[in-house]
Amino acid sequence: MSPLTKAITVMSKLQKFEDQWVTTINDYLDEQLANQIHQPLLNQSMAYSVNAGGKRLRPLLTLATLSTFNVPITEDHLKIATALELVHTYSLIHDDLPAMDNDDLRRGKATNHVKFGEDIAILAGDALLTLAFDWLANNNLPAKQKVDLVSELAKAAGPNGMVAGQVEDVANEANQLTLEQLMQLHKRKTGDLIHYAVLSGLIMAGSNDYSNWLEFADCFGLAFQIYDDILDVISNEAELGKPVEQDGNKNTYPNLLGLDGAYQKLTDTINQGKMALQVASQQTGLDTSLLASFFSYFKLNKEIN
Ligand code: GRG
Repeated sequence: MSPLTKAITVMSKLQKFEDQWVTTINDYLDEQLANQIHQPLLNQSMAYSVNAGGKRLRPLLTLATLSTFNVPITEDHLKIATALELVHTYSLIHDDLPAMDNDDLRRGKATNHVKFGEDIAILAGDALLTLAFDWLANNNLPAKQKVDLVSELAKAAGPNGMVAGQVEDVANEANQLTLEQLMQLHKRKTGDLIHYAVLSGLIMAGSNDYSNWLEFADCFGLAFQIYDDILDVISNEAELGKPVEQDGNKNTYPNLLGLDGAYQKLTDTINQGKMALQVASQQTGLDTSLLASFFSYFKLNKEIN
């Protein structure tokens, strides 16, 4: 297969999976929020951000992990996968607040606090986080899986995970971080939810060896952050749905490594993640091409040596 044919095949695998699942994810979220949130203003505010057109990468990763293990996807799996999207959405609402990044635009729309006010935005975030744990606890999965899912999501999103990463980010705004420190910050802030996206799939698939799958997840999470930083430098606001060049003096990969260095780091990280999947495939005999296709999310229109 020529490299071009291979690239198109890989791209269409992710595309096909998105086509198969994004509408189902969106409909499920829409319906559950409409039925479960009885306070009208809170309902509007939560639904506004959840339904604002996110890519749904995290629930897709969970469902793709289940598919890789040939597990038929049930409504319970969908509930677990979409619970993660609730946590992700809460983190974006709170990240956009005046006390944090003070952003007016997210996913091409007014941010939650611009639309509903700071008070309601904070409460919508709180409610999304709480609702996520409700969904992890109230489903038909085996009790052991539920406890593991609750425990792992708390670890990923909580005081030693995403919240710790956000604190390090806020506290170090005026400090120049080393590459090691920046990677550690992003591992928590962005990487831990992506790690959990794959881990929750492994838990529900009953996998007994997580290591290479989680190395894939961690490489994807790191690549995701490096790519986000690169896009801030090379994109425009219309493409991103949020203001660009916001990272002028911030701790970012392009600021630390230069743009070429950031591209190289992205390429190396993607290659490491693909290698981890190859090892997982050799060890289990499973077809890892669907998970590998997630790397086609990163559009590398630059040649790296
Ligand atoms: C407020 C506790 C707390 C944490 C916030 C994740 C986070 C921590 C802040 C987001 C900051 C940010 C923009 C990071 C860059 C990577 C990232 C998470 C982008 C947004 O995720 P996507 O691209 O968004 O999956 P969509 O809109 O597609 O869901």
